[in-house]
Amino acid sequence: MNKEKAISIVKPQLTEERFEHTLRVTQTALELAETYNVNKEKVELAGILHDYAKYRPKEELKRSILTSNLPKDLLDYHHELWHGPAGALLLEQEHGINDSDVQQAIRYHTTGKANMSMLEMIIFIADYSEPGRDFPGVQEVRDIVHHDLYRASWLATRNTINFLMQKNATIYPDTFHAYNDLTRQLNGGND
Ligand code: DGI
Ligand code: FE
Ligand code: FE
Repeated sequence: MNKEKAISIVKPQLTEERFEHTLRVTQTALELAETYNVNKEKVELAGILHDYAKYRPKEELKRSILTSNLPKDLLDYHHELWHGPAGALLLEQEHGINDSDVQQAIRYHTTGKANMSMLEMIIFIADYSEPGRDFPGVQEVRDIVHHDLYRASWLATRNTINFLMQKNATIYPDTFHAYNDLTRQLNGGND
């Protein structure tokens, strides 16, 4: 699917503000794809489509999780975590997007996971660090992301976990799996 078609699919699903975020994520991700030599068509498609289901009613997201083979424990966690996994599924059902690399990048864009592919990591970190974001620590991530994608992703997972813990929020296991995996990779395999 080309860029124009992907944009025409996602635009009606989003607010103007979220659409602008989507374009910044895509641009940020494409710059990383250039640096790290990752397939630009896939990066572009995943960037454009990553928040496809962001504004679907909670009940609809819940239904797609219940009627698919997505993990049911998602429903025990904050509904913000549902739009990635459900979005990947809905994009296949509604628009035939069946590239599994693109699907996975969309599915895990909020939490990350252990053993992320380069494509998954690029979408994850582009969503976190696009120029419209204002999280504490985000500038440090931007400063290193073109030199050290693993450390940038590790910082993002660490900052998100710290943020969620300060709010006394529950944290989905994949968020910890991403953090643990990146910590090990940075430590050369030690705990
Ligand atoms: O959809 P976006 O707003 O562009 O960004 P996103 O998909 O990364 O969603 C961000 C929200 O998800 C943000 O409020 C932090 C939250 N989040 C990420 N991991 C977890 C989480 N929230 C909970 N409760 N648990 C998590 O593990
Ligand atoms: Fe999102
Ligand atoms: Fe996003």
